[in-house]
Amino acid sequence: MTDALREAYRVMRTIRTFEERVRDEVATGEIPGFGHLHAGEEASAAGVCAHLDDRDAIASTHRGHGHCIAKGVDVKAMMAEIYGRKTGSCHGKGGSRHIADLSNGIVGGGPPLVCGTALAAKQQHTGGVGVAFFGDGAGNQGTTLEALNLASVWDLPALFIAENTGYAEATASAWSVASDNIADRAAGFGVPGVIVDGFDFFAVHEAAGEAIERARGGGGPTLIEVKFTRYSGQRESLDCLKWFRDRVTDSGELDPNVLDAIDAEVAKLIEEAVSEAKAAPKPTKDDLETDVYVSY
Ligand SMILES: Cc1ncc(C[n+]2csc(CCOP(=O)(O)OP(=O)(O)O)c2C)c(N)n1
Repeated sequence: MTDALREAYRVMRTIRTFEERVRDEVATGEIPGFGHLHAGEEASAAGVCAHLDDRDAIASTHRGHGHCIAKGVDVKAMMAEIYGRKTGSCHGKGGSRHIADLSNGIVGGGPPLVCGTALAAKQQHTGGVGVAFFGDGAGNQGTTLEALNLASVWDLPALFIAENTGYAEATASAWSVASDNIADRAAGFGVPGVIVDGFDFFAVHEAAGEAIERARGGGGPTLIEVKFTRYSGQRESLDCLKWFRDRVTDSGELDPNVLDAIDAEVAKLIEEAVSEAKAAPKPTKDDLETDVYVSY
């Protein structure tokens, strides 16, 4: 259990440090394109992905760094990708928004993809699940609602994780979402809908664990709505990392020194990731036509 707690903290700390560094590096103008941040939502990525293994696939969003780190994508390759380098996880051709295989920049693009991976897992009896993370804005997309319907009709081993920050980028949900809770929409598809506190790693972990166990056992899909406010300097009391640290040190489950050591290791890793990314070569003209089609 202690190992699992240490690992959960390491994942959340890595996401936070990685993203704070990406934010700073974007400001220097050295990184091409956007860098949409997931900071503040770490408990969602870490709480869900802690249950996943190589059988499972996730689809993320334009805000995908956190989900990729939690699923185990190499941090140095991700940083190199954000820098557009050949050593990046997509050979420098994807950048921040398209950092991993199933990550994508189309709002609402992930849920249908996950129906595909979940259907494959079901047909091939791998025991795998497909997990789609999406924002409250994407919860209004037809693709998301169609995917929920399909997952229910086909009884797919799929999870739909609605990360509700109250805003679709700058558009308030109160103004654009026609229900108080995205989880309530699950009832319309005959799927269980659960709401959890996004600042609480343990709440996310428990809800995701139940849903994943049900999905692996043939019990079909679940929609989990993770509610939070995106992290910023003014809302430090609502920080899932601080919340986690207080809880595990107050209970005596982990020593503060252990957590400080993880902070230092992660800081070193991110520093190396940035300097290695900056030193790595960029794709050349010869790379232009490679990776366009997948060869089977
Ligand atoms: C199909 C599509 N429509 C519009 C956009 C432009 N866009 C990028 S992010 C965004 C808001 C998405 O809101 P939400 O799903 O809540 O994610 P958040 O960025 O708030 O985490 C929009 C409309 C897009 N990328 N894809």
